Amino acid sequence: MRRLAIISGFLLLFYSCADNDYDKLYPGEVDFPVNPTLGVKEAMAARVIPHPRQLAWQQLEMTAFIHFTINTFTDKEWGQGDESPELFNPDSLDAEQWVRVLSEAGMKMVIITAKHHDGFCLWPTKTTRHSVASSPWKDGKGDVIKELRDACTKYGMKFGVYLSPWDRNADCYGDSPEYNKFYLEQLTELLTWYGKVDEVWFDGANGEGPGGRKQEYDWQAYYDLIRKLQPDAVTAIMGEDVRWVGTETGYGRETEWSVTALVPGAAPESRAINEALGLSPSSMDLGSSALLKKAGKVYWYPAEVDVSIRPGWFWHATEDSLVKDADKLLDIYFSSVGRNAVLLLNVPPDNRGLITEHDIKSLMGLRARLVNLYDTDLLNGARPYGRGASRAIDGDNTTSWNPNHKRVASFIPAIAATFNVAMLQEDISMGQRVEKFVIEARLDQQWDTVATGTTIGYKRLLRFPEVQADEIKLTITSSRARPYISTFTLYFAE
Ligand code: FUL
Repeated sequence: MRRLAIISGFLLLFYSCADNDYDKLYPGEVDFPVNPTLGVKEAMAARVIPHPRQLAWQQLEMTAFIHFTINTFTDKEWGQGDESPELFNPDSLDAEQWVRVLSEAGMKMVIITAKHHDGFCLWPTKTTRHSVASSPWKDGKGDVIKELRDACTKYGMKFGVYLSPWDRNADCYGDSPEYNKFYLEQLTELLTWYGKVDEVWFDGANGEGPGGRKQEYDWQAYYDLIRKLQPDAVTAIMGEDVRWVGTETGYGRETEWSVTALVPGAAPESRAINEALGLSPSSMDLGSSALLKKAGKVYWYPAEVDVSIRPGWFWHATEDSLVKDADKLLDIYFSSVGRNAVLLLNVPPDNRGLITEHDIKSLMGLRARLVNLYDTDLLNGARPYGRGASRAIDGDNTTSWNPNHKRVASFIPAIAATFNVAMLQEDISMGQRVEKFVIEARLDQQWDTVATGTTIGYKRLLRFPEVQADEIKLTITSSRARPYISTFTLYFAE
């Protein structure tokens, strides 16, 4: 009897320790212990979770970029920095039109080029005369950033700024400490004059300063200031919260891990580790198990897909006929939002200061296609088989099918379903875990594979030829830890 009590005591201790480990989540990042097995690394990587600001950002799904500055008037993509502010003179600038159109198209945030590489500032900064204050627009009394911020507030749209570190106008560019001070002052104005900022976007372009001087950016000081002034804003691309997907085509990876071995940020120490691992944002693999083997640490560092609706980032009259059409935008949607990334679609206003009818037509076409796609969830009301499987189809994103061993669920739709799109979501507040899944369909007595996939993450959309089914089966064939499937839905897109 005593022996039995001791054994059960041990068992209880063992299971409670195991449970503790099992439940342990790692916000933002995790250091692997010395000499762990791959299994241990996978289990730990599976429990790295996003910071609340990263989670809120991921849930936006569709965001918009506005490229607008002196280049809009000079027909250039990159200004030299010597353009006269006199050139900036939109006669009908209407930031409300931008936000209204983008909001109708489904965008949840707008990020504007507060300053592009040419150094012209869209707000009346105190740091330089090279700004809207020296332009004829509104007699030098205008402020594009304020107009956009007000329009965003009116339409409930989130707001972000792109402040190019590369500045071809500033005399101090290349005098590293001086320019870093100047850049921090510009950031301070943007982050304190306009209320809430939700994303700060910066790229790594780093051309030569006057006389061939090389500018060393003080990234850490930039991050620290943003954290201090706008703690909820994500920092993107050269930032620490959001990663560039690696191309500007609009197409993310089919296997997209938000937990990466790529070290976030642009500080020299991060770059050194990334170089040693042979990694850059464009690497095909940033988070596979093969890579985990080599890595000493992993991070929650999700992907943003930036792409322009036009060939260029800025508006050019000659590209009015080259605006991507609605079908192309839908394809991009499937390949960005549908591949565990956030879409950042650039829609550049023209030299009147308006989004053109060409862009509007494509955006409204995209909207109509998305409305059509999400019209009817064919698993709504289906009969689920598999413990807890109902939680994947209950339309509630906060509940999950969380199978322990038998990772198979099947569903009998209320009426025989015809579909050509599947959507899956993991509850990423528990981490990203699924490595492989398969969807099968039964018609009469015949089971066929409809689709297979690798990662899911926040959202995975799959398109395939039309399928008719009496029963649909979802199997998680490989997962780094017990999966949390919050959504499984099927749609028919015309
Ligand atoms: C790049 C810039 O050089 C392009 O002009 C554009 O702004 C793109 C979004 O980022 O780094």
